[in-house]
Amino acid sequence: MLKLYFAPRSRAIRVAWLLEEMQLDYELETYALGDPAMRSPEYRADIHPMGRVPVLVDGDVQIMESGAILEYLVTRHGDGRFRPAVGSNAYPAYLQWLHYSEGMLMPQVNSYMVETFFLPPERQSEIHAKRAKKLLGQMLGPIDVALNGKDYLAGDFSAADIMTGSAAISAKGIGIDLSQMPRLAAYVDRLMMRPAYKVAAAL
Ligand SMILES: N[C@@H](CCC(=O)N[C@@H](CS)C(=O)NCC(=O)O)C(=O)O
Repeated sequence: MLKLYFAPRSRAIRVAWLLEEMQLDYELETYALGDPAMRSPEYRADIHPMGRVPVLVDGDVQIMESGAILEYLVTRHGDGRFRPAVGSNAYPAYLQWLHYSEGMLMPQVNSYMVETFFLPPERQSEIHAKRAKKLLGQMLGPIDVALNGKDYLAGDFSAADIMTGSAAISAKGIGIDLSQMPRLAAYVDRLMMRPAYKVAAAL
């Protein structure tokens, strides 16, 4: 049975979302974000060296990094679903959007969260928070453009939609105005309507 180290309101939702889409059986070990147990020497030694989630265990395999876990799952358990064929035109777009999430969007989400929530108020910087939010808004623009005439970023719904889509959902959650990006706004709504997303987001 697959095991997912999970925390609500974290990137671990991406993995649970894909597992639900794939209808695979899995068990959760759930932590709260900030739980000291995730910072313990045992957790760092055995589960994640930085004390984070998600981590997936599949028999002898243990793997961290949400994007890598999604790619692992679709490649090893996907039976050709949730990832375009390697020789197809959609494949490069799939890789691009699979990585755009952690590469471009999440650093801004992280900075914004650090400057508005994680740091004690006296160390927070309004300037840094505003810059992160502005950059994040700009970095969402290419997704709106890519969605012209499409429901999903790389052919059928894929793991790339979970990665970049979940970052866009987070961006909406922190108050980015999507009204000037109507295709992205509709995409976010479309993703949030998926039954598998609803299950994962409520875990
Ligand atoms: N790039 C990593 C990021 C992992 C990460 O930073 N996870 C956060 C939650 S989204 C975490 O576990 N934080 C633990 C904590 O702050 O207590 C991934 O995509 O999996």
